[in-house]
Amino acid sequence: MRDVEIGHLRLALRLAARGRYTAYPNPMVGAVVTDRGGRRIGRGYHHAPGQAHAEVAAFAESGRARGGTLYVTLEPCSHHGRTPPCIDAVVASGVGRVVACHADPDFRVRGRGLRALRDAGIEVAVGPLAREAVRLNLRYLVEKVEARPMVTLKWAQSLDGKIATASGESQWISSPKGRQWALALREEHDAILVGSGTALADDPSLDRRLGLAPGPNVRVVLDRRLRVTSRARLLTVDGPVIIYTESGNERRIAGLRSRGVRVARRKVWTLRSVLRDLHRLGVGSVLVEGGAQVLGGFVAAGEFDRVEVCTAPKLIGGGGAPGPIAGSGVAKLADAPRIEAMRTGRRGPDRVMSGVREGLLDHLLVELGGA
Ligand code: AOF
Ligand code: ZN
Repeated sequence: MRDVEIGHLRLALRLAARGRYTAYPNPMVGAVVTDRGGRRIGRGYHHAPGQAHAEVAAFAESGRARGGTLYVTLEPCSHHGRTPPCIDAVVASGVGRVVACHADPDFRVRGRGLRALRDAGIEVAVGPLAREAVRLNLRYLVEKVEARPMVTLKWAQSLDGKIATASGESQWISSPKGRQWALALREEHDAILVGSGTALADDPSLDRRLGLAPGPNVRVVLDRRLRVTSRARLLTVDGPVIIYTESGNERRIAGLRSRGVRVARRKVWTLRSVLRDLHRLGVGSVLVEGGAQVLGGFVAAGEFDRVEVCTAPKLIGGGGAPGPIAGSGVAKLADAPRIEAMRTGRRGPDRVMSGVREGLLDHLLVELGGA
């Protein structure tokens, strides 16, 4: 593919990202239309469910585009959902060619959109920038392809990798800008999850508060022994709260339930069964905010997809100050779970880093290739 064409697709990916907080449960999609001479005549993205799909938004700007090309980050849809099928708009536009990053795993599409375009005599190319597109839509794709919530592990640490002092002080390690970054992550996830240690020590409210995403998030506490009480700040904020427990403390369970908490009690909760339960309740993505025991549990079980870390330029030091991931860790470096597709950024004095569990992008690409 020529560089100018890759440039069009890169622009389409940047446009798609404008829907980061609003497109869900739909994917983020961006589109660019060029005329016969290769000039950009339309651009669009999908803002929110029920609103125009990216292709339709781009054609609204370009008008007819006979002999032109549509660059789109996802296979155009072939079904009637909240909006009519995009393939009809593509055919009506008169473009002779469509370039798409990857197929749509939605069961109503799965290659049917691309096939319909080819059947209509349109040249179709699939695959360029597929890795970038998959990374962008990790939340949508993990949920659709794997039928489970996407899990992001997040923590803030000092430059020497500590998440608190030896005495347990952790507010605040990161700068105000670093904390804004952390709050923005909440807006990308359906559920925020912590362990009971963090729930007791920090008494967090775990809500979204930047107003970027619509509606409240689900707040989840893993609390085997049911130590969280009805006085927790968590319960003073509107929105669903779920506590996973193995305790038989009926009085406390009743007290929490009377406050509207969904207390999910079982003899044994594994992280996998918690995630399955959350998925059944409609949760498509989970942000795990700690503490170290819970983060360590998710790492040891291999139940995570993304890692987001904010590093503040401070040195805490000391053998007693905790790191982000508790548990026994790996004995050999060769066994260390690896993170790939690392990206770094700045938030004031802090550095933020983001990566994906090794192998996940390739796995999704293979699954989508078969779509
Ligand atoms: C596209 N372009 O911009 C998006 C697509 O109910 P609807 O009409 O909003 O359709 C949602 C489904 O359409 C979604 O699950 C996914 O399969 C596809 N999203 N497709 O061609 C877009 N957002
Ligand atoms: Zn569509």
